[in-house]
Amino acid sequence: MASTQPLTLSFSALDRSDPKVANLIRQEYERQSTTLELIPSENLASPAVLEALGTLLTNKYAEGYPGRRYYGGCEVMDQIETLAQERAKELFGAEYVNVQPHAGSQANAAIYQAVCKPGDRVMGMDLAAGGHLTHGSPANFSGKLYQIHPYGVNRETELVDYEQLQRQAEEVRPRMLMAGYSAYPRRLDFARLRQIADSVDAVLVTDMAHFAGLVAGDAHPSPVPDSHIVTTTTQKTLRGAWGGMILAAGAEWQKPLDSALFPGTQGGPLMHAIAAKAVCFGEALKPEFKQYAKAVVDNAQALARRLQERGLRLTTGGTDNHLMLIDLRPLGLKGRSVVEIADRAGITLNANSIPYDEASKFNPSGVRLGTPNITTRGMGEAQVVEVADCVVDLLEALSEEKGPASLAAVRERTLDLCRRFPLPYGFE
Ligand code: DSN
Repeated sequence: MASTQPLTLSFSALDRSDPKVANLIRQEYERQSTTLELIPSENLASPAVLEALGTLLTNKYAEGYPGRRYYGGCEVMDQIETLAQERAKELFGAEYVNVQPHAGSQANAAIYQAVCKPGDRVMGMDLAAGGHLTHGSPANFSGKLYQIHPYGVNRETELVDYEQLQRQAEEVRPRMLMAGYSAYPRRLDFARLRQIADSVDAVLVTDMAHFAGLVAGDAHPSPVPDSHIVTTTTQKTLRGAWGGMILAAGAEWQKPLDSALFPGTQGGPLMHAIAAKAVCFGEALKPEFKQYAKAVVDNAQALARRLQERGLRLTTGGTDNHLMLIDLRPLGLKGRSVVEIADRAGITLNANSIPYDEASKFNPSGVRLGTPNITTRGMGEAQVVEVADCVVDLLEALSEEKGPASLAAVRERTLDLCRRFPLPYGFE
């Protein structure tokens, strides 16, 4: 939640040595301060996380793992990485954890290398249905090196159809079944996914990047007990700095996973990022984080409810996580122009394909919204209703070509919300 006594971030060396970069960072601070960030994969790392990230730990090479490094001088690095591991294990009830992935994609790259051989069959959610690039997109290493059999969602319900998934798994007999998503507004049935994987001797890997913070805060079921392996990022609902992580309930996969990450796919770990992960996990272990995670879900439901009351169609009819997708087709709009006009009105969104979208993925028929960032700013359901009204007024202004006056009116309201709910830090 937004701190009541915001800390002030400041530069001294950067202002003196490179004012151009310093000023660009200040400009971005200004943008983040004065816009409503509704992209569901974005959040606000705490001042403590930012401080740990911007440290001299970036000077140190620490290839290897705690107690088994290829470089001298790693005593402190070992303590930092072990602390991050121990906190992550406690947070997610995992026996195995690897905190070295630079990002979610690197975590997933290591999984493919540990579990599969090139050419092996893999099932993952289609990007067009809400999956992720690394779940088998033809444009990604995963789609190029492995034989991908994507699964989608039911055309009517827009939900994962587990019976269909079971039939497809029996036909394909994949080595690996990837669960998880970037743009699916519902919970997954992890026990059912495990049953399906077990029935065809597949390894179930769940990418919980989007909902990891909800799991950590007990506002969402955990995929850890039912999955063979879990991957995540740390910068989304988990509210850390940018980073990735691999977890498992047991230690069976430790050796292949550790080797696949280093030296298999990465070199030296980013020790400053690992320190920031330790701080993030420490914050997520505090009781306040449970309140935050619950508020993210409550706010998402309030946002979805209001958008629907105002006549919008959401895919699947709503949400039970932190995100939702507006179907723009009934309004005769496309994602790109909505994102552009929303930027001008102080609302940051992203254009996103919706299930069975016939529009180009470069200008799809949906926009994706979520509540992690505005909840961190301290907004509750009353403010979320105001946010929803701003979004709908904006869409109506665009579809009815109401012109600049209504855009300016929305901008005034978004600015007012931003001023009432500032970022958890100021900037000198
Ligand atoms: N690209 C990310 C997102 O915005 O959801 C997923 O990793």
